[in-house]
Amino acid sequence: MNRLIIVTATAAASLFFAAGCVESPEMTDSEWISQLVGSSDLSSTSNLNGSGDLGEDDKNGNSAEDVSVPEYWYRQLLNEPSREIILENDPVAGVCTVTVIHNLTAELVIDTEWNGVFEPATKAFSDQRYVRLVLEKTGDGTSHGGWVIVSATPAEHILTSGEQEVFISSMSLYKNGEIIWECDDPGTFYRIDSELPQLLEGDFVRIESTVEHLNPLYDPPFFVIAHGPLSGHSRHLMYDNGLYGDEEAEDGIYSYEWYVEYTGEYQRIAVDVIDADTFADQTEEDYDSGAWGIHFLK
Ligand SMILES: [Ca+2]
Ligand SMILES: [Ca+2]
Ligand SMILES: [Ca+2]
Ligand SMILES: [Ca+2]
Repeated sequence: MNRLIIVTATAAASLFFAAGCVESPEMTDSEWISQLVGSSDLSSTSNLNGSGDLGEDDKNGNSAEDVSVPEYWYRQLLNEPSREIILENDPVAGVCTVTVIHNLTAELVIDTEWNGVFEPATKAFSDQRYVRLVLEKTGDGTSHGGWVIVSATPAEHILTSGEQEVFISSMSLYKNGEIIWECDDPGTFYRIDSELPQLLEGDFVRIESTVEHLNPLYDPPFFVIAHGPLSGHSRHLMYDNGLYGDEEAEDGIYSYEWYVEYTGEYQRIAVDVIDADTFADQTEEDYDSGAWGIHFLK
């Protein structure tokens, strides 16, 4: 599925491509669409580079020979060229599907020695963030030439440096025990007005995720991390240990449960998986991670 999206986007790029339009009274539908998409929160980058929990305790109590989370780690964005906005069909029909691609160059700052001293190394990486949107021309709007964004997929991060072996397989959100949003395919479109999750400060929410590792080397084989309006930090480890909101230990469903905070700063909730091989040392150039994020309403 991931590969299919890339191929589709690349093929479409040769047919229609528009970016960075200047407003004028004679803008075409393609230009209006690019302007609307370019200014929308729905196509802005995820905040995976946020630092969040540094030196997070390993609540799984792993023994010394297992991989644990580093003493310090965070990602920082080094370069983000302007996004590519690819129209997948001629907007003359009044409906247009758009792929938005961010090419991100970043580094993982990592200190694997639990000694209270910050002596990190870096692992460089690049990835692409994909989101697809459907727009419709309503005919009654005066802004953006009458175009509105009616649905969106989750955003997916795909590693472009090195081989990606870890993938998110599903993501679900529960509020007060009731499921409010779920996804098992990042190509799924959700209506903006009725199918995106809504999170308000104080809501009691659980995020669940399953992941896949194509070539596990360590125990645990990967770490699953929640990002968004969490408790205290914008980034927390998720667990499959039957504790901290995880309903059943070792059933492959990783969970994080919390009371929503800071919705003013973040309007995207994401899960990402990091290969334990990446966290096992601070010397190898072996960054490996995948992520999904979804915009939420408030
Ligand atoms: Ca250290
Ligand atoms: Ca579980
Ligand atoms: Ca390694
Ligand atoms: Ca790997």
